[in-house]
Amino acid sequence: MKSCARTICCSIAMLAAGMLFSAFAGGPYYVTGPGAAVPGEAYRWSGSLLRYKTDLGNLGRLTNAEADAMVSAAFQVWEDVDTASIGFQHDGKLSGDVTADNILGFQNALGMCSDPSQPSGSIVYDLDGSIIEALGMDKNSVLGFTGVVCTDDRLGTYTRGWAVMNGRFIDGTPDSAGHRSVTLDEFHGAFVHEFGHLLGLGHSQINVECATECSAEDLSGVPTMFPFLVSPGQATLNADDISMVSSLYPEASFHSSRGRIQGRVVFSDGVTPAQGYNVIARNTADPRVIAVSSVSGYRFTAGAGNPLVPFGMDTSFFYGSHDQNLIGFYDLPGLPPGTYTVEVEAILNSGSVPFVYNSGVGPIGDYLGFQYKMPGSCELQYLHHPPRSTDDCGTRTTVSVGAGQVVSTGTDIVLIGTGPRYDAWESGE
Ligand SMILES: [Ca+2]
Ligand SMILES: [Ca+2]
Ligand SMILES: [Zn+2]
Repeated sequence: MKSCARTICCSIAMLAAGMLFSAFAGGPYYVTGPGAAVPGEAYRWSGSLLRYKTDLGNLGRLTNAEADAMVSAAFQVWEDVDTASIGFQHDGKLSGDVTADNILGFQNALGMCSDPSQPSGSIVYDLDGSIIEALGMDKNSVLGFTGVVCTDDRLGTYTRGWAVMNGRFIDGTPDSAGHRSVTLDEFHGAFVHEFGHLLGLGHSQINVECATECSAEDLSGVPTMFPFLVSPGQATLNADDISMVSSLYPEASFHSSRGRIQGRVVFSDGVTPAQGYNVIARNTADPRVIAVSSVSGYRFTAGAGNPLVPFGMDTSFFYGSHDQNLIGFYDLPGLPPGTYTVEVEAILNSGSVPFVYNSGVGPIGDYLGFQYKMPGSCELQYLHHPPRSTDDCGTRTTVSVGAGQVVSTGTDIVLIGTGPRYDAWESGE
């Protein structure tokens, strides 16, 4: 991010499966690099109040006042999380109506991070998609985007950000291939998702089957920060969203009222850490809905300093710790007290829209544009402690966590069938 504009294009394309949100990350949106005071920490806003200004002009068929009300309702969804301490303050209007004619000047002004007259948060209303188009994006598939503009990279804090919402999707035109439209409820859900990114949340993979087709129960367990909009239920937060926002902005009650499971994903030798796999804790009383996820190695870099990335992909990235103890590390905070299974799976890397780049989950997909396949004999397997040679993909341990309890021993997930010491990325070894 350095100090000037780095815009994350959040496109929403209409798919057979639903709409695609697009952003960057998994777990947190960004984690700090090696130059930070604490490397590998999630970026967040400092303090517990985010002040923002909203644009003038209409948003599709919404009046300006109606657009403001939708913004405020979407922020309220996050503010209502009682284990998080983040609030939002509407500081009035931007100085003029942002349009396609002045968007580049507006963007340049926003990118002057030393100019304190710019608001911390700016919400831009694109009346008819012409702003999106002027920025070089497709107005018929990009519903909006979120960008972090200014940061303090030593402290790992955001100091300025913005979101642009595309009113063309709600201009009243019936939905067709040539003119995509969504309902106002869906548009609200998109705001909630985008504001999740603005707060520092990345994408999450829970009930991944729902990217194509899944049961109604599984659908109700899809989090707001899933890379696709597949359900109107995503306008309300699930355990995973609540865990993530509470971790970034914890209320005093958060860690004392919730449980936490931490461990590593390792290859069959029980030692070699595995980065880039999706770990999900599921409550045994309601496994498809009460679930929290974490990508192994989410705090570790995907670039230079990473001994496991394939040859030729060791680009120097600004983000992520170089502490090799974090390569396989996963962290599942915010668990309602209860009994859980812990499972591991690959992140979606097939179909028309794999979870990479703008729809990425975790550091590998975000930065390298692919996802590792499961390296052993299971597509999905569980934590089983202690692991035995007779374990199959369904063998599992249940872990009980109480309020305020952190379980971090006996929690390494040993991947089954990868060979005694597996190095996936160096052939012939
Ligand atoms: Ca405007
Ligand atoms: Ca929901
Ligand atoms: Zn997104």
